[in-house]
Amino acid sequence: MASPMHSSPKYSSVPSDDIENGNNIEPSLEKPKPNVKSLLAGVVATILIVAGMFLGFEWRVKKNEPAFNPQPSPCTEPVLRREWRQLARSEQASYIEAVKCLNKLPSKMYSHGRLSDDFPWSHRLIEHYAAHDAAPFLPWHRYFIHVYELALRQECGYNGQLTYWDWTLDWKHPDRSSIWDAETGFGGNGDLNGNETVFSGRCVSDGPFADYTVYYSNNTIKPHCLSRGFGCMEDSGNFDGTFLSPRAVERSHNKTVYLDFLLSLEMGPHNAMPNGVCGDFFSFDAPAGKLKRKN
Ligand SMILES: [Cu+2]
Repeated sequence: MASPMHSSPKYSSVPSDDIENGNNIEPSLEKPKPNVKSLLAGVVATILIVAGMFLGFEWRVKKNEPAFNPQPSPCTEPVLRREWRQLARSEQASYIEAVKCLNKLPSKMYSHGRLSDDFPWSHRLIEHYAAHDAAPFLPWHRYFIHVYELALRQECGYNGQLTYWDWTLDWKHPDRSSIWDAETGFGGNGDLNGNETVFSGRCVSDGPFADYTVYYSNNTIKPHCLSRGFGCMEDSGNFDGTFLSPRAVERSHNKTVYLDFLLSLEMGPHNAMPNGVCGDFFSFDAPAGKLKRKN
């Protein structure tokens, strides 16, 4: 049985004082070289954008028009993302292949690591600024997984769309979901006979990601096997699905104020997943966990 490591069941296992103290953002990593032209262009663009926002706001106020006036989307053929179990076996296989392909390509950010590592690393870098505990939580993650979807398509020839796990189908026993099946899913819990690697996780030894490697953990370079440790937050070792139930999700959906909705979703179902899967899913390196959550 895995032992609880953190007192707070919140998706903030990483001490947040690293940035406040100004250290360890990129330990041992080469920083991208600053490009003066790009910096200047960025500064000018920022000024123009801010000025444009300000003038636009002023203009609307003078015209007595609403500051936000959403128009019907002109999008006529939106991409349809389906739940994992709605995909045909061939579609599942091509998705898995593309995900594994990212693990073979070089990083676009650094001269070390793989392309698949750029995603957890980016997620880790932005965590305190916008991605969590902040208003952009939902749009930021929407864009983030859109970029991931593009990488699958453009770098690895994937022709399908992102897929997701509908937790509400398995909330009573999320650890027993077919999503973890070695043949039809993403492989299961870490090997309980193996050694702990990261965050009470152990190497996943079955399924398509048994040989998958993860380059980072938390804030450091720590190459290791993809690891999971179901139920590490619970004394009982259970993977608690209370916050994944249809009722819990409905409670979030029923919020009428955006901030209430956001916090309810983030602190409820969203946090329940890393706290249940543990291992590589536990920290802000969660995108290395290989299964997109239903944000
Ligand atoms: Cu996130």
